[in-house]
Order: sequence, then C-alpha cells, then structure tokens
Amino acid sequence: MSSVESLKQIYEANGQSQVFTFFDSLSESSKAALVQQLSSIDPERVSNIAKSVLSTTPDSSSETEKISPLPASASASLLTASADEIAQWTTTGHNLIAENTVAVVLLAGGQGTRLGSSAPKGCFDIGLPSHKSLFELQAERILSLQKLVSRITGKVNVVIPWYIMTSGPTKQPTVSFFRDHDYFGLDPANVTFFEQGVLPCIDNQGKILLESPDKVAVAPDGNGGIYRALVDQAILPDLTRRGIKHVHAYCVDNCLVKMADPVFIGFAASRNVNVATKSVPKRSPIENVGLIVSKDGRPAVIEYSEISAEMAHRTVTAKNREELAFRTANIVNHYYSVEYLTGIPLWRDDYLPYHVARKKIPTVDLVTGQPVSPATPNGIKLEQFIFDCFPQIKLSRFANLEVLREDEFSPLKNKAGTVGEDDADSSRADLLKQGKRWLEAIGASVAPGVVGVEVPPLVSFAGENLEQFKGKSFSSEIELGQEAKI
Ligand code: UD2
Repeated sequence: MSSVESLKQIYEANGQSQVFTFFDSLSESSKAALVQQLSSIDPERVSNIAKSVLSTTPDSSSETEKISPLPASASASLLTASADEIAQWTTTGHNLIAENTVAVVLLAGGQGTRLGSSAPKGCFDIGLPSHKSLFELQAERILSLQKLVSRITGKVNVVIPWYIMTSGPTKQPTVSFFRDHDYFGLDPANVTFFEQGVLPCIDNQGKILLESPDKVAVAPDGNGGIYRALVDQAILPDLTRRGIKHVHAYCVDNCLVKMADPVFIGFAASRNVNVATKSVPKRSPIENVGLIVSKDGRPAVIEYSEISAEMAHRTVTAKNREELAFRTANIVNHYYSVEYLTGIPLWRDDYLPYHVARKKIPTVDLVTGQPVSPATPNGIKLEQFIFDCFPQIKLSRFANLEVLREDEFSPLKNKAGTVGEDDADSSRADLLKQGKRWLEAIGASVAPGVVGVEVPPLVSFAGENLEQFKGKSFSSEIELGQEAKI
C-alpha cells in the first residue's frame, strides 16, 4: 500500500478524511507538500484533543474544585519584605549569576494580533526618546546585569545565556532583527533561537481545517509549547552543558521586565523551589490577567479567558477594606529550577491541558473549493498554557513573589488609542516614570509636566549607579546620557 494510501487510512480512521477533499485535483508538488504536512501531524492526537476540549466548558472546573488564594507559606511580597531579606535575595542572585548558573528564556512566539502589528512584538518601538525596541531594551538589560554582577563580585566573563522561543510566524523576522542589529552587542554564541510547535486548527465539530486545498491551517501551540520545544529543540542538554541551574522565563511585551532579576532568582533559590512566579495585585476585576490560586491544594492559574464573572468580581473585607478575593495576578514571569525542567520528557506528551481560542480562521469551502475569510469565529486554535505545569508542583516547592506593578509590569497588549491601557503609550510612560523615580531617589529633579527620563539599561539595571546625576535637573523627556547633546 502506498504511503499516501496508508496516510489516508489513518486520517479516515480518526474522522479527518476531509483533509484529502481536493487531493486528486492537486499538482504533484502540491500533493507532495500536503503529504509532507499531514505526515507531521498525528490525527489521532488531534482528534483526542478536539474531543477533550469540545466536551468541557471552562467554567465547570473553576466552580467545582476547591479554589482559594495561595497560602501565605507559598507567598512573599516585595511590598512587605524587609530590606535585609531583599538584600539577602539580591546577594544570592548576584552570586548565582556570577557562577554562570542562570539563564533567561524569552517567550516570543505570540502573534500579537491585538496590537495590530505584523512584526514580532519584541521589534516594537514604544516611542521612547531612544526609540529602542523591546528586544533591544531586554538585550541591554542582560549586558548591564552581566557588567553589574561582574563589578560587584569581581568575577570576570559573567554570561547569562538567552534562549528565545519563536513560532512559525515570528521566527524569521525575529532572527533577522537580531542579526540586523548585531545582537545589540551580545555575543551570538550566548543567544539561542528555538521554535515552538504548531497544532492544526479545528472547526467546532473537531474537524481539522484546511487553509487552502493543499495546506492544513495550523497555529502556534501556545506558550505552554515551551516544554515540548525545550525537549525537541535540545535546549535542555544545552542548559545542562552550560551548567545552568536556574531559568527565568518571561513575556516579551513587558517593557519593565527585569531580565534574570537577581532578587527573584535569589528568592527562588533560597527557598529551594522547583517553580516560582512573580505577581502583581490585580488592577480591576476585568483585567486580562490569569489569577494565581491554590486549587485542590496545588498552585494553579485560572486564565482571564476562563474565569467565571462571579469569581473575578468576588470581594472580601479585610482590615475594613473591601478587596478582590482573588487578586494575585499572573504576569508571565516565572522561575524554574533546571532540576525540575530535566523531568519534562516524562510528562510533556500528556500532562498539560489544551485551551480553546475561538478565532476567525481563513479556510476553504470543502464543496466549492473557494477561499473563505470568516467574519466571525469559525474555528478553534488549540493552545497550551505555560503556567499549567504549576499543579504538578507541591506548594512546598512553589513560591509566589508579589512585586510592585509600577516597577515590574507594563504589558503592551493593545493598539494605541483603542483601549486606553496596556498599549505603547502606557508602556512609554511607565518606563519614563521609572527613570524619574530612580533619578529623584538620588537627588536629581525632573521638571513638572515632564513625564520622566529614559535611563538606558547600560547606565543602570535597576536604579543603581546614578549618583553622578545628583543635583541635575531634567527639563525634557530625554534618554539619559544624551543630555550633553541638548
Ligand atoms: C498572558 C498570560 C495571562 C497574563 C497576561 C499578562 C498566559 C497563558 N497568559 O496572557 O495570564 O499574565 O499575559 O500580560 O501566559 N507566546 C508564545 N507562544 C504562543 C503564545 C504566546 O511564545 O504560542 C508568548 C507571547 O509571545 C508572550 C507570552 O507568551 O510573550 C504571553 O502571550 P500573550 O501576550 O498572547 O498572552 P495574554 O496576554 O493572552
């Protein structure tokens, strides 16, 4: 039996024979392309996933399991920790970085559709005086932290390897952007790109959708695809080869992200946890953030797209103040011990659940063969979520570190001038205000009406090393270090 016949049989057996609708009318090259793509897909796995996601309603889980806020034993907060505690975490973090045991993993496979830009989000210019992209800010923070740790510990050749997860749509433009900018001064040997997997899109009956007569519609498999990719793309052996013990994974669109944050690394390592996460107090009941909770005695995150309105709005009265019952907001800022990550091969195939994203998926009419550009969602993109590994972790090996939103979280989600928050304008303002706070803390001044000053990462990683600007006054929004040009 030919390979095509056996392929048809497998798809037929799993109720997915529609993918061959136009096969006989295709050219030889199109037939080969479709056979190659279909051979890389497991129709049984897709049909099983479709069955599981189409049979459960998201709210059902959040109502039944025992869900409560994380216990105090698994939480800490920079808003309440003592200066000594924070200093200890910072020193521990500096030493671990100095020993070259800390790496950073960037989640950069998202397609940023809400932003309305076709380029990868990391390329985005949020309008700073320097017009640096998010990628450039993040690269310079790595350079800055390497230099800072070297200066503090006396260690030379401090290296924080950077692993960048891309997806089909973002890989080429991301790699080109780094090459065109000469890796922003980083050594390319310490910047590794790897690609996450894709999954076929399905219709509301679980049938795999064709994008065109000779191509299955596919989409990145969610930021939870990182676990499969760390194994399939041989990142785990590279981490081990380099002697990495601690990994910081983060969301590309947060202009305030502290790359390989020594405080966070030191906090997690000193508690000897497998997984840790940063959080901020939720801004409002309807903020698009996951909620970090305890579910059946394990850490978990309930995504904003799957939480019930009742739960999102539930309040409690504490210290005579009414506040949200669930207010520990996930900000895609996670820590992993490499010891934990080496266990991925044991569970990556069947542990993480799949989530449903109902989308408008360009497809082809199976009768007429005509392209269909749906005006309303006609299908489902299947995604895994990075935080769905949390329930694997005992609460004793997990920790949440609450941080200051103004210092650590300003996501770029929306097109400027549309929603009015979490956009380029708020990102730009939040970064400039941070610079202003840092400068005022050492005795510089920023004129009224000036939003703030851009402090380049290579001048300061987290507000240190600014004494030279004591007494200076800034009368416009500039990038520090450029004032000589004014
Ligand atoms: C994410 C969080 C949400 C909250 C919010 C805050 C998840 C699943 N949800 O929601 O709880 O913290 O951010 O900003 O983490 N990505 C990939 N591959 C993919 C999809 C996404 O790498 O297939 C990356 C994406 O590039 C970004 C991060 O994951 O760096 C978060 O993706 P998003 O911005 O689409 O997630 P969002 O805002 O829906």
